[in-house]
Amino acid sequence: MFNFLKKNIASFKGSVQKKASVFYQKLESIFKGPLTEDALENFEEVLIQANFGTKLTCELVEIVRKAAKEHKTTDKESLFILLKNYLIKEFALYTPLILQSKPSVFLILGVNGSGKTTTTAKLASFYKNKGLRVMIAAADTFRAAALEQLAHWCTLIDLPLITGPSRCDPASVAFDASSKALNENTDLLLIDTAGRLESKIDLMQEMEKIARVIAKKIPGSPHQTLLVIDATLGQNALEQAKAFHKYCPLTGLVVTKIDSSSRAGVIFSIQRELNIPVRFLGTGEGEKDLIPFNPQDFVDSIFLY
Ligand SMILES: Nc1nc2c(ncn2[C@@H]2O[C@H](COP(=O)(O)OP(=O)(O)O)[C@@H](O)[C@H]2O)c(=O)[nH]1
Ligand SMILES: [Mg+2]
Repeated sequence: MFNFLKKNIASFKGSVQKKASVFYQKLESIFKGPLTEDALENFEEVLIQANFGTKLTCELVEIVRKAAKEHKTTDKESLFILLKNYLIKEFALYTPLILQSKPSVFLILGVNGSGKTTTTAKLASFYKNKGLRVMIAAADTFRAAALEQLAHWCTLIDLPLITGPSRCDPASVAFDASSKALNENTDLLLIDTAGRLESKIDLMQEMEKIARVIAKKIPGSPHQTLLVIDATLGQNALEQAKAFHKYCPLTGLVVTKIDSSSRAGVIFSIQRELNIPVRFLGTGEGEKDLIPFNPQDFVDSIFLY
């Protein structure tokens, strides 16, 4: 499904390609024969497995059914164009992410293991390469390993890291970092936070507090509240996004591990149910494995190969 990676990453190989072709191969085998009820059922199943969500899946199946009924469009290429034109409309309100404030502050949120720290590092590298002065704050003060992980990235990317004593209030780290960002002519402050489960109210309140103290120091911040979600979780990712959004209004999502998932149909479900834009896709564990989300590339990728 994720063939657009082919266009973007020269080193697109191995498991990614396998996953990509699995989804496409399924579509191909469905659409190469006559569009029988069985074929339509298979199409429905493939879409559900890829997490397009029940409603959108039904709509897409209906498009194909109608085309088949009218005997107008039954060849694969024409059907794919019909489906693509339908899917791109899901992103009709999409606008690109532009940094308008200085400093801009991104708050990086999510559950444990979703890829927050890695994404923070990738974002830092991405914006540094655009010529911005970037600073990272380690507001995951619970685990020593978390700080080490971020310190390692900062050495690699050659960026300053702001942190506090172990187990200190993460909001105090965020506050200090905001002061430093203001004083040191920083363009972008990225705040990495500890993983939290949406069911733990105290941790969700801690997250609210972080957002509140940054806003005190830098009015209007955080400018981006990004939830990092793991694409391999499928529909659970949607539930997470809903819960986080209640406590800290999200401005965008980063969907990670798209390289090891055939379930990125969840992006459409999120778009529909929450209308929160996907801003970046994580495509691997390396510094450069981050792609700014582009609706057209994404939709094209699904039906490309
Ligand atoms: N394949 C793949 N692995 C990723 C991606 N993003 C993060 N990871 C891996 O997922 C694991 C957890 O990432 P980490 O950033 O520590 O998650 P955190 O707990 O949310 O901070 C690490 O092994 C990362 O290398 C991605 O886009 N693709
Ligand atoms: Mg982390």
